[in-house]
Amino acid sequence: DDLEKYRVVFVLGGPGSGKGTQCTRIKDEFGYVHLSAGDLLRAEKASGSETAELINTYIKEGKIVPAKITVELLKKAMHDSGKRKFLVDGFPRSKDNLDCWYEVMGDLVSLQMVLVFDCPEEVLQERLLERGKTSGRSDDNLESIKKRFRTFHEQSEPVINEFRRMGKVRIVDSTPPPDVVFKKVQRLFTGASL
Ligand code: UP5
Ligand code: MG
Repeated sequence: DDLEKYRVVFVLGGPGSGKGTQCTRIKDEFGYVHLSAGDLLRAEKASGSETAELINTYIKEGKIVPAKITVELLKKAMHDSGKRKFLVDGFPRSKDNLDCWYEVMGDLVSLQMVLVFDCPEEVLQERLLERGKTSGRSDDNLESIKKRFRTFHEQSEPVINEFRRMGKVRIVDSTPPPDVVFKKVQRLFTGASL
């Protein structure tokens, strides 16, 4: 029965496209739990667990951490929350991520929609370099940013295209200021019986 399943919205888009910014707002207004796969990986790295060093290397290189690690972190966070409605931010970002997700979570989840933020790369680069002055993120430097863009094009865009074929994708232009972007996002969540 769909009502007992976890209800999930995947939130995707290039590095710096505003996934985190918008998810914070969606969460506050629509009662979702916000799970950023990147944040979960960074927390795992900080915990010094046995996968910490590996995660560290992948993130700095803009590469996608082996799917099993990310899916297990997401599954645990969903379970521990005790809630049912989730924004899964920044995942799945490869075909392999998606396969692993279906394998582990397939029967437990009902996918509501895939929200995709679209923004030109020059704008993204500008935002990330600006954020890099204070973020402390090991991947907010020009070299890592370029690698993140490449990974996005090569591995993440094909997944978005697959969701598009399934009719799940809603694209929002995230070039305008956050308030303007959120107005469009609100419309997708209001009345969409999510
Ligand atoms: N900003 C946001 N919206 C704006 C707007 N409308 N106008 C102007 N400025 C705006 O925003 C980025 C910056 O832009 C901020 O300074 C913000 O104020 C400003 P943010 O909301 O943080 O964008 P977001 O899309 O969340 O950017 P983020 O850098 O988090 O995206 P990434 O996808 O690159 O990072 P993530 O944390 O998801 O992943 C990092 C790495 O972890 C990956 O590269 C990968 O190595 C690894 N990873 C995996 O391996 N597997 C996963 O499943 C997930 C991550
Ligand atoms: Mg983010």
